[in-house]
Amino acid sequence: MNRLAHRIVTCLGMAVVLVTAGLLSATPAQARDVNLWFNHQFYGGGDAFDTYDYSQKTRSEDYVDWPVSLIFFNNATVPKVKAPLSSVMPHTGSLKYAWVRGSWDQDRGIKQYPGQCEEWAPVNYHMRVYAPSNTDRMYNTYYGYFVVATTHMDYREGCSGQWFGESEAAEDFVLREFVNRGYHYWSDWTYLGNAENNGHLQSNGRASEVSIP
Ligand SMILES: [Ca+2]
Repeated sequence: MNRLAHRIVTCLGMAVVLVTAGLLSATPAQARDVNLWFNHQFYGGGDAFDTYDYSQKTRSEDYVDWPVSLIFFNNATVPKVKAPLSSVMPHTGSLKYAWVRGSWDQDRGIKQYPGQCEEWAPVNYHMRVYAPSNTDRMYNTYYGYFVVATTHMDYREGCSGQWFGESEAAEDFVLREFVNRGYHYWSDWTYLGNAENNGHLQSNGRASEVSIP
């Protein structure tokens, strides 16, 4: 699929998703005030996914962890997305969960540092990549084989004054790493409806896309 065709189908998808996704009313969540969309499905049908990951295997605002902020498509798999960043994000974090193609996947993700109070590196970007574990990829007519990823920053993790958030900055960090390696990309391209603007919880609700050949 060429770049123009991809842009056209993505725009179509933005309209169709209003029909295919279900919007839950935002309740005074335990931890997050989010508009939680279940089961986002791209134009053309195929495999669907929730637009956040969760801290446990429960699809609820109370257990929302981080917004999906990156879509890797074309011929993507979970290992093919992680491999290029193995030198810059060689560490792993805690297990989180995502609802993908009607089942749970789990991932520790990849991050820059162990997160055991590295005072010299307060900013520690972390990405988790999801697809059904039996295939490590999903499929859509226009995207081809795709996986989804959530991003955030672990700030001063393990030290005093730690906090977690800034999904948008983490998305940009990961995107730059792929751009620097020559991958084709579309910044903030796909609307997923998972914007947040609450203290350190920052997302513009638009996922960037990277083509994995
Ligand atoms: Ca974004």
